[in-house]
Amino acid sequence: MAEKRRADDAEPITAQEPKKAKSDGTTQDDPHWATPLSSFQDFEMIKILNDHPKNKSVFVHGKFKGHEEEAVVILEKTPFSEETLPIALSGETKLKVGLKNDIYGNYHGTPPAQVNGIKVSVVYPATHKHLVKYSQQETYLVQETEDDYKKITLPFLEAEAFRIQWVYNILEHKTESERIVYEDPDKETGFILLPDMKWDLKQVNDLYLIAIVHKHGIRSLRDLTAEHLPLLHNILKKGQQAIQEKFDIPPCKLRIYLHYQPSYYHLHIHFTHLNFDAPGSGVERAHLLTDVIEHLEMMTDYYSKKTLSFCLRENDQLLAEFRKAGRV
Ligand code: GTA
Repeated sequence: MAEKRRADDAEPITAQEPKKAKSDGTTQDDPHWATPLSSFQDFEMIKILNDHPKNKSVFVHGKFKGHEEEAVVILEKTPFSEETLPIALSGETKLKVGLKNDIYGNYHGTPPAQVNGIKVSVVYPATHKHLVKYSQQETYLVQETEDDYKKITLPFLEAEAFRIQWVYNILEHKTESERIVYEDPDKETGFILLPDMKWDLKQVNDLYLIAIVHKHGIRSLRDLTAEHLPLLHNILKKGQQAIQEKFDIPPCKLRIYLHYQPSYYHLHIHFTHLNFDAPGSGVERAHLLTDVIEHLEMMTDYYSKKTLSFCLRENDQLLAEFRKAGRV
């Protein structure tokens, strides 16, 4: 399926005349989807792609009336926080009794709007690949050897990987610059640390930041060698320091890791709160940065040689490639 023009395909503005900026930062000539949403008015649900009652989140495929581009919307109930609990546990929360038996009671509570928000993520326009990524599917564990990587994975990701314009926008301070928590601008060892799209910054118990390296061309764990140790040490040390200073979370309460396979092939490191069961933090996907550093200190080509395991989902094109090669 041909990809539709997406938000991260937007061409840089090159016209001589400066375009008139609107209050939301977009200009008259920007496509309609460049404008941030203020509500879900005109949203039409097509299908629930996935539903996680345990995480209290739902992934929905839909469209906006009058527009042909498709959207993926992720709705997630947010954790309670110490600051908002006094409001939730006040007279402002209305209770409707469900069951009262001796000392036991169940109620349906309706807290005031300011403590009743949900986290909303929108991918719009979403491509077919996004719909596949967010759909519920059977998963399969794959063992990728050095040879598999060269013959199957690398050619596939060079042709098919998600675009990373959003990464360049961050590195070039075109978007999210006001959200940067820390930046080391060095071209070789520098990075930008900022809140991940999955974190709404409302409470630190689901803290999630990413460090995106300034250096281009490091696709993933597979590309790392001892040459990158100064970069990795720098991210570990300065990332921990910045999070301690800004959010008062000590290094021993952080899970700092890389994904393999990542979705976006420009090196980035995930920093999550240890108490938070972040999506993708399981053993089949997450590689602790401290372990990565130690492996590279022991053996410079560790990650180009090592067989790496990861899960692929039924509709992943990469799984089809592994099957074609008789590797699954
Ligand atoms: N600040 O524009 C962005 C941005 N984008 C496009 C992605 N990220 C961004 N951060 C900022 N601005 O943690 C973040 C992602 C992710 C990281 C890339 O960059 O949130 P990765 O390359 O290893 O890719 O990391 P990953 O982890 O597969 O991406 P993602 O999107 O997190 O998906 C993993 C799985 O987590 C999904 O398949 C889905 O099951 C689940 N998931 C995704 N988003 C959510 C969500 N909002 N809520 C709950 N679960 C989610």
